[in-house]
Order: sequence, then structure tokens, then C-alpha cells
Amino acid sequence: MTIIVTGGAGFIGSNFIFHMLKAYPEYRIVCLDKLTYAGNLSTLAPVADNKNFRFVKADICDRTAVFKLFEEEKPDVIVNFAAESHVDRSIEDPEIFLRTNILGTAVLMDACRKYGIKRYHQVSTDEVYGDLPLDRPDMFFTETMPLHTSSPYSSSKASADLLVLAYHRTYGLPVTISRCSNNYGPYHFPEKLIPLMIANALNDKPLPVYGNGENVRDWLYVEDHCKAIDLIIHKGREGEVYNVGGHNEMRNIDIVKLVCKELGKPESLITYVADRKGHDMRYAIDPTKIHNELGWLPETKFADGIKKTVKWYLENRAWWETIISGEYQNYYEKMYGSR
Ligand code: NAD
Ligand code: TDX
Repeated sequence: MTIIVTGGAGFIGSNFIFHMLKAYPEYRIVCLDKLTYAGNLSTLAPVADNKNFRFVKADICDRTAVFKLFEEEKPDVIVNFAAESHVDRSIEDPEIFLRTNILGTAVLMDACRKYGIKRYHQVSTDEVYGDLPLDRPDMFFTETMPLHTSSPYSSSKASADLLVLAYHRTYGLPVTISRCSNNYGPYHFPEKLIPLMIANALNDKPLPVYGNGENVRDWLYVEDHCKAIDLIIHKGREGEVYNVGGHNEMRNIDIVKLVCKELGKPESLITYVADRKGHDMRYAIDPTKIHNELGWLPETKFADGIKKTVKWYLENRAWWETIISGEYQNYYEKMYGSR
């Protein structure tokens, strides 16, 4: 079995590659990644010498490069993680989100149509459902809910989902889609909430909480997401969408306070800053379908996962310090300088 994993030099894709090479030593895993600011080849160093692993630097929008790779590798399965993934960046500059997240998805699926494939899996997000009100804790995202997006990022992901379902109906492409809640864990890029707070706290810098900090996210340890995708590509039904989440809703402010506690840093570092435009209030996944059909359940409790994550950032300072000492500083100044 040969699997092309796009976006495998990023946060979830790299964790997925580690999981698959360990769980299926006989599979060939080919990572296709453009190495944008979010992609980091050093992340894949632990598997670089694995004879069943190949890295190819290419843009998923580059039809020639993608088709060439399909000709060379004749993949059985594609798992598409490649995306522009940060909501705040999409608010600043939507265009690249439309290009990579929508056009790139179409190019990959066109290659699947031409060369044949057993499964095309699209890694989507719970953000395609929009948000839920804070005063309705009885409401959860189910797969049948209408798409109702808030940001250019989530709109681009929802557009891609619609295209994936259209390729299934129109061309009979064997597709699946997973819509997961917020992930956390090793190799999470430090522009995102949890690693940003860890890095800032360790440097005794202010911890910028948007708005009043009461927005709720549903956090899942990255390995649990990877195991869910593993199950879906092997056992999921073609043409189906599977929500992935572990009923672990937390307010942003409580996450930040927990990070302070784990690192022994004072809560006085917390600074309330201007809210994100169009900021979604609450995400909450109903994972009943993937549990009933595929037997998936999250294995890592948040209390353990956050400890493991903090430990990883403490033990792998070089990984994130290299990132935040480069171009990231301009980004940080632009996004937080006058917030
Ligand atoms: P990330 O930003 O950490 O990594 C994205 C990777 O894609 C990088 O390695 C980057 O170089 C690569 N990439 C970007 N544009 C590309 C292009 N045009 N061609 C080839 N490669 C390109 O993202 P992540 O957090 O790992 O998210 C991965 C996927 O999971 C995304 O599709 C995202 O929408 C989805 N998702 C993320 C979360 C989350 O909490 N992070 C939750 C649900 C779904
Ligand atoms: O500095 C910050 N301060 C802050 O209060 C940052 C970076 C974020 N926040 C808030 C905004 C959100 O309510 O924390 C929450 C989480 O923010 P992000 O880490 O940017 O994640 P989110 O916007 O929820 O989106 C994430 O989950 C769904 C991923 O980035 C997406 O790729 C995924 O689809």
C-alpha cells in the first residue's frame, strides 16, 4: 500500500506520518509538502532515513508536479492535510487560502481521477459548521448540520468539502471527509493558541487572550485525530463525512491559566487584547457516528495530553525557538504589535 500524505511537514500531517510508519511498517508513505512558513523539514528528521518514507517538495496546486508524482508512485490512498490553516492569517489575506485549500484540493482529486485511487481522504475541520451559542450546551455539531462558515479559512475548507462530495457524486471518486475539532500536541506551530502561550510564558512575555477569553474550543490530542483518520481510510464508508472530537470543551482563558500553572508562571502575564474579527463562540463535536460505525474513541485525557504537550515544548526548545526567531517575529509584530 502506498499513501501520499500532503502537508506532512506540518503539525497534524507529521504526527500522522509517524503514526502510520509505526502502525504499518509495510506501507510506503510519500509526503508531498510545499514547505510554506508552516512546514518544517526538520520535523520529519526522525523518519528521513526510513526506507518506506519519501519526501517530495511540491505545491498541491502545481498540476504538473502532482501528476508526475502520481505517475511515479501509483498511490493507493491520498490523505490531504495540505492547507493554509491559521484563521488570523486568513482574515489578513484570504487569497492564498482559496488557492491552496480549494484549488489544491481539486488538483489532487483530478490526479486521482486520472490515475485511479482506492481512497481520497480530505482532512477538514469542525469550523465548517460555524459556531454554537454559549448558552446552549445541549447543542453539538453533527455531520448533517448545514455548513455555516465565519472566516475566509473556514469558508475555504467548506468549499473544498463541497468539491470533494461533488467529485464523489459526479465522477464516483471514492472519497471520505473527516471534520475534527481543535488539535494540540507536539509540533503544533507556535502561532496557534496553546504553543503560542507556552512559548510566550517561557519567555515571560504577555499572553494575549482575544476578547474576554470565554470562547470555547473542543480540544483533542493530535494522536487521537491521527488514529481516527487511520480508521476512516481503512474502514470508513465512501462518500461519508465523519466528525472527530472527544467532548473536551474548554474556555480559552482556562487553557491559558492551565498553561501558566503547568509552567509555574504567574497569571499576571495574561493580557486581554482586541478580539478576532468574526470570532466563533463555541465549537463542540458530536462524535457518535465515528464511534458507532468505526469504534473510535479518544484515548488521551486532556489532563494528561496537556502535560505531555508542555513537556514536549520544554524538551524541544530548539524546534520552536528556531521558528519564533525567524520570519515569525514580523508576523508577531504585525498581528499583536498594536492589538
Ligand atoms: P499546519 O499549518 O501545521 O500545516 C500545513 C502543512 O501544509 C505545512 O507543512 C505546509 O507547508 C503545507 N502546505 C501548505 N500549503 C501547501 C501547498 N500549497 N502545497 C503543499 N503543501 C502545502 O496545519 P495543521 O494544523 O497540521 O492542519 C492540517 C490539516 O488539518 C489542515 O487541512 C487543517 O485545515 C486541518 N485541521 C486542523 C486542525 C487543528 O487544530 N490544527 C483541526 C481540524 C482540522
Ligand atoms: O493569541 C491568541 N489568542 C487567543 O485568544 C490566539 C492565537 C488564539 N486565541 C483564541 C482564538 C480561538 O478562540 O484561541 C482560540 C484558538 O485559536 P487558534 O489556535 O488560532 O485555533 P482556531 O481558530 O480555533 O482554529 C484551529 O482549530 C480548527 C486551527 O487553527 C484550525 O486549522 C482548525 O481547523
